[in-house]
Amino acid sequence: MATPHLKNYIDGRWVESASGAAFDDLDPATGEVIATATRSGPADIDKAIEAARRAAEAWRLTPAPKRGEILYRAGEIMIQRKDDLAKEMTREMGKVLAEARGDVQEGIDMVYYTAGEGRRQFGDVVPAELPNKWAMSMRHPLGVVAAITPWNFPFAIPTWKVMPALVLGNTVVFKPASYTPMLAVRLVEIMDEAGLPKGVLNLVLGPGGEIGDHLVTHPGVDLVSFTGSSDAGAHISEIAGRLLKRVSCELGGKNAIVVMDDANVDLAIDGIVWSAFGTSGQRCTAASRVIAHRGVADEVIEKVVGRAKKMRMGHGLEATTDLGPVVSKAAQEKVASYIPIAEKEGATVAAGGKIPRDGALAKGFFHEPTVLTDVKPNMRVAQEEIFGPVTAIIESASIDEAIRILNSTKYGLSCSIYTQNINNAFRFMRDAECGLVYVNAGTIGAEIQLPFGGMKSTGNGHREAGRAALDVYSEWKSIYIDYSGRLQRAQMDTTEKPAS
Ligand code: UN1
Repeated sequence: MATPHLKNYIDGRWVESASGAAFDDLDPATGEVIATATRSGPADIDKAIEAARRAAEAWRLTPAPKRGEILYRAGEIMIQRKDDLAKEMTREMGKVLAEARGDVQEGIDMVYYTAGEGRRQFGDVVPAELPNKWAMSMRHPLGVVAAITPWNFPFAIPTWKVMPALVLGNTVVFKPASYTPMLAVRLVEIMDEAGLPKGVLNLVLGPGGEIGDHLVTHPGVDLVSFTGSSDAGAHISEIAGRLLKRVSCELGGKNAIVVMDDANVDLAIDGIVWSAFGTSGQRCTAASRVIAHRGVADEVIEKVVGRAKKMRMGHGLEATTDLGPVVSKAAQEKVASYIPIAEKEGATVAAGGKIPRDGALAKGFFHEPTVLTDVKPNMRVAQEEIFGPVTAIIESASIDEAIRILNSTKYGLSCSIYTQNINNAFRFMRDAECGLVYVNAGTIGAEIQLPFGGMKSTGNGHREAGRAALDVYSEWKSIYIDYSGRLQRAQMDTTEKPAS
């Protein structure tokens, strides 16, 4: 079978980039090229933004319930294609099939949830302080949204951005990570089949390093919504913020699971293994730290190490695989580079720590599930986002110390506590500086009907999903209607006798 070639989607047509250049889309479990994709440059970005601008007026004026109906249709198509989408995802970025199905399902959940906003988008109607005067607020679309999405959730995260943008009446230029162009193409195909008018959603493929700056500083873009590394987020915030564009960033994490001495330890071990090694640790919400009370630390270490050593690496499509590859050679090298850093700082590699060099695994970008012990809170492996199957176990002596360690990184996305003590649980819920807090569950597994995002350097104050996403993709417009037929001065004429 010929290798498929993936194109841009601009103004309702599948088109090659102006340069005709291409890049490879690899299966990270085998290193094989599964597709080629057109490599966009600034001229392609310009065309996509022009198309989005042309479509903006008619889309803004399309009744929101109609916009929502297109999303419902897209959701139905996604359900029919769930299996195929999941298989392609596993091939394209490596996560095991069950997790890929979860990724698609998270997209479906988001589409249905957001479609309902076509008939809500509530504003406020409030009393006015003057007689015969009306006061209310309504949402107004921003215009053109640049949605820049990561490869680790190549279906779900694009829906987190594209769906609220669309239902609120914005048009979109979608720039997916260059590791996952195929899933992006599939999402756009579905939106096209669901009946989205041309120009409302445009897709440009290519490496962010080559086209990202042009996209986010383009005068035709009103909002940049970005998920990725904190460094890239800071850069985008700087260059787009200077132009007073709206910027919404969802960035890194150094999430921790706290295990107290009163915890159900076996339950905690299940949560740790799932949260540290699910998606090969490549979730913003991955548990890359475990803060274990010294009363249970030895048991936690022994059991987590035992489980990590038993995990089977392999292709994510094989039912026997527990741990797929990381996304790329560069990612594999980055993960591996932290092992000597950990050892130099005095940590112990208690499980894993190596790149498999034999057999089929050597062809892909695998890294052993790795557990670091003797870790101190200020070590680099306890502070920096590694984004791979590595977790660092730190000991603590009390709930106070555990919370201090939890909050001692620059990030604040997800955290969890395992405890049977309600006082510990409530202290933790109150004091954790994280946007997501779990009690007796791991750090991964957020549902789309609540806000998703983090404090401190994990973001810039915005949230995705839930009702909170509506605030990212719309402006508030406050409207006053005076039907008294005379000049009424707010704050000044309020003490007069009410008009009859
Ligand atoms: C991410 O890693 O960027 O809570 C998103 C979770 C998933 C979403 C993760 N529902 O882990």
